[in-house]
Amino acid sequence: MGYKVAVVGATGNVGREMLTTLADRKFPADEVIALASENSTGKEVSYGEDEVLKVHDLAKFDFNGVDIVLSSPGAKVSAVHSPRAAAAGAIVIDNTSHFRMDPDVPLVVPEVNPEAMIGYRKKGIIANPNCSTIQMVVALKPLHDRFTIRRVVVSTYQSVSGAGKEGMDELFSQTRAIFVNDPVQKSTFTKQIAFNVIPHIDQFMDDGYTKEEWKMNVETKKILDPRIKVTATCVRVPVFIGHSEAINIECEEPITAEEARQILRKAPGVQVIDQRDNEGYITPVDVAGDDPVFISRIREDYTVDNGLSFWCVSDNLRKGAALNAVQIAELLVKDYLPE
Ligand code: 11C
Repeated sequence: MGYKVAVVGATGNVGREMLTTLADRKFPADEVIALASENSTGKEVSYGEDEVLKVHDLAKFDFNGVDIVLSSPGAKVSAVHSPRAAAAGAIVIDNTSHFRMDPDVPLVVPEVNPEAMIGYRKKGIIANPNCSTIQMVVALKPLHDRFTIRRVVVSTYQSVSGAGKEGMDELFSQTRAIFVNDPVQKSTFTKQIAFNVIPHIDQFMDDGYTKEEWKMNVETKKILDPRIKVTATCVRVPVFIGHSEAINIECEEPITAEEARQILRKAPGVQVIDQRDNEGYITPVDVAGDDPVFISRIREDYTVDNGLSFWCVSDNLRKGAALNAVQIAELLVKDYLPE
């Protein structure tokens, strides 16, 4: 027997990637339903190589009989429709920021805290973390288990696809405008993104951090360990797909680059590419469409006790969003849902 699965936000960057990932990984679905806002009703989206799904209106859709919902519209839309789907009996895997810090909603990265899944029984919702948090905690988990991380300093280099298709279109059109000497138009980003970097993702908070930086802090604590201190600087860069992160950790136990490399090589979801050589490291262009979290440039930090620095890159639409959500659905099916 297969499951009835709905994908909410099916026309967006992440929704499309969810459909691709479900098909690629042969998720046991009898039926897949694509849902989006009224404006997208009737549009078509691909499901796997051969199937095309018609998009239905989310607002009018009755979730009765749906087993699993993968939801990636805006946070405000999720706030209304994810509880509605859960009330109808579906289990919702929600990719927005809306439910992540709710104590009655588990925030799950399957390689890191699969045991938290059980918490879905309270509200019928499981939250998928922010993309920049997911790739970082996949890398931190095996190091934390061995060396006990106390503090993380992370600077991100986040691709424009994190801001949706509009963000990708803006990078493309600004780049073109600069080449043909047209005026540069801004709408999604606060400053020109083509040939620039912007230290501002999501809104500013009262303490001067941005909400993206705050998410990396509080989500890491919820997923991995509330005792870990995290300070983040999140930066948008003119890259289409793939978030990169320069991560520095301070641990309780002495750590060497070689032992960290050996541990990371065996860690689930991680691929180490670390040669001290031209091209012996990963860049975002190399990983678009790939599943792992890639780690390069592993080296000891001599300026603090038990410190290590490394470079971490992953496809933000796959492991950072759609793949993580589908892995949660796979775990649900394997451990929690009756056949
Ligand atoms: C970005 N990380 O790159 C964001 C996108 O909380 O789910 C995902 C925002 C979120 O802009």
